[in-house]
Amino acid sequence: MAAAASAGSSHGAHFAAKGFGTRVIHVGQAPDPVSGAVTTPISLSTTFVQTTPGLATGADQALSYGKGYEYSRTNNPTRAAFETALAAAEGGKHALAFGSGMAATTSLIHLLKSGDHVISIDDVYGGTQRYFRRTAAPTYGISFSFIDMTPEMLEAEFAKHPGTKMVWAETPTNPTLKVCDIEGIAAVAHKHGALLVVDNTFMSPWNQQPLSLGADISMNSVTKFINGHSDVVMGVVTVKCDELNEKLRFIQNGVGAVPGPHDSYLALRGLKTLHVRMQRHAENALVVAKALEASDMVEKVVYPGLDSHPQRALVLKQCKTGGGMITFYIKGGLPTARRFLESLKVFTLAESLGAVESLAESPAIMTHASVPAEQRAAIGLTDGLVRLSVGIEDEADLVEDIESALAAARAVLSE
Ligand code: P1T
Repeated sequence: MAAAASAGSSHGAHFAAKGFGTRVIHVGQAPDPVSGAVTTPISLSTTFVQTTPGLATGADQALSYGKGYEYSRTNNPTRAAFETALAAAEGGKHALAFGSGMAATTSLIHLLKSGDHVISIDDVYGGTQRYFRRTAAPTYGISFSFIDMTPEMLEAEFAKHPGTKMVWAETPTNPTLKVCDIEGIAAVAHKHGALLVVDNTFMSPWNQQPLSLGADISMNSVTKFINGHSDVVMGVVTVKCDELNEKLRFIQNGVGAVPGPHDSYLALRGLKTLHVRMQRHAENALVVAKALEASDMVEKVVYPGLDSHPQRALVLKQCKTGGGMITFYIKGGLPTARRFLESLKVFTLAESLGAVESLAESPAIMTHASVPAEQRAAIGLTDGLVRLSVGIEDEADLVEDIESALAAARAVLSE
């Protein structure tokens, strides 16, 4: 705890009120006091010297060894630098890094106990839904309801489950890009004494700041836009509240699902360019979304940056841009979707999202195959739904790639 705060704390304090780009490049990243290195060192040591035995426990932990480090699962200087910078990026006070986005999610569920209820948005990431339905519910006795989360619908669900402990939102959702009103649902959750968690992965902290809109916890899969280069799997949780931070630090250390120093270094490096990359992701995505809208092979395009997005007013209220993710429904269902995906040359057919290179996939048979078929149908996750993660390549090359793959897919309709 002290370590995260001490990773260049006076340095951090100087930059805390600066703009986003200045914060992510400087907060938590003071030059190394030993060598003067400008770049944060990768601190590989698993253990740290203590000046006197027996003080590094319990409440004395933070006071016992001057620099605040004891054992690398508990805290690590490179991880602390990333956590400190990320907290500043998200407008939070504390950030805690985990070994994956799912490790962050499972650690948050450790805040609950058997018998507790969680209200989750229905179109939640497939892996999150699988963990809720198939591990947390049967193994730990935590119950879940899945709803289309407007403030009114959330209020109605609280009437069915009074005493609900946690509300789990993801906005925009993966993959139907539904947007929920963070301020509105925070008010309902807090009225009923529940914590609001927002999975901010699809927008990233540059585009959307859930804590400033009233969420208690913002969670991100760092694997996506924050790291941004498809070479790290990591998750992070950000909070403002000291008490919640204490509880989560205890879980982070006790459960031990922490990232290593190499990955922390890479994620910190990625974070430094988040604002620049996100602007380009959004510019490219808008151009690609318009090209899709112009094609008669496309039944519907869902992109938060388009005026046609059903919740465009909400996007304008709580997000800087429409982000880098597009979902569209191709004519002809799975056979044409398959041909489209096989024909792409600049976009790579692969799971995941949020990196510099453009990716495309079929959620129904890839990332969300574990979501029960009837649930997929209920949320509109059909076989013809194609998900694009628009990278930062040249926009003309992306549009040309999409148009030629749509032309190849058209042939399937007459085969
Ligand atoms: O993959 P991991 O770092 O564990 O993050 C899980 C996760 C959490 N939340 C959202 C919104 C996500 O999209 C993900 C991971 N998603 C993919 C791998 C995907 O292709 O959709």
